[in-house]
Amino acid sequence: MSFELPILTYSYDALEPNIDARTMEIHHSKHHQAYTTNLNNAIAGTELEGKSIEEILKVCKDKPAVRNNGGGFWNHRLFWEIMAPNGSSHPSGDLAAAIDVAFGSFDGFKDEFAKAATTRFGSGWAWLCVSDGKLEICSTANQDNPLMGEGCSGAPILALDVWEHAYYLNYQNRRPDYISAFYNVINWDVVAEKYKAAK
Ligand code: MN3
Repeated sequence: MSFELPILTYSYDALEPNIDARTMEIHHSKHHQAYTTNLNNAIAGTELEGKSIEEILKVCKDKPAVRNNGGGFWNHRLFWEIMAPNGSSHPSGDLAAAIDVAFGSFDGFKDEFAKAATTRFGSGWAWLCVSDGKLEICSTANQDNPLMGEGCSGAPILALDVWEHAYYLNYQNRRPDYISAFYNVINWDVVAEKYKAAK
């Protein structure tokens, strides 16, 4: 059984004006499709074929094609999932309380997450993770992620893609503007479910 490109639960133009339709279309149908296809090709006929993506990510460090494409497959799947056209603008309940404990306030979280996303040099990702029940922010290069043991030891519950392909058409070099816009489309209900499952 091979991995398949996940179907989006919203249309390519649903995140406008925060993320434009053309970027979404290319990002999902070309970039994410390529990671998915190349992951399947990289594991075909190997001992990794048939394993879950999480199992694969744990053991892929010395296999560049699996690491890059397996990370690409998993990271984008989470990224699409935690966004929504009318993302709830603010976390609530247990997650909101945990954010206050870890970062002082929701604004404190936004500042720290934006810093991780802004200062990641070149291509990579910013993450909000649950580590031993606590929230932690980190970033990784390329398509690496915390499930590979990169960035931090936690379980990711929120992801932001800061590769230029994620924002260049609309934002060019203005990564900080893209990061600010991302806050408008986070589906905090989904992030809260992931928090509950991971803590
Ligand atoms: Mn991407």
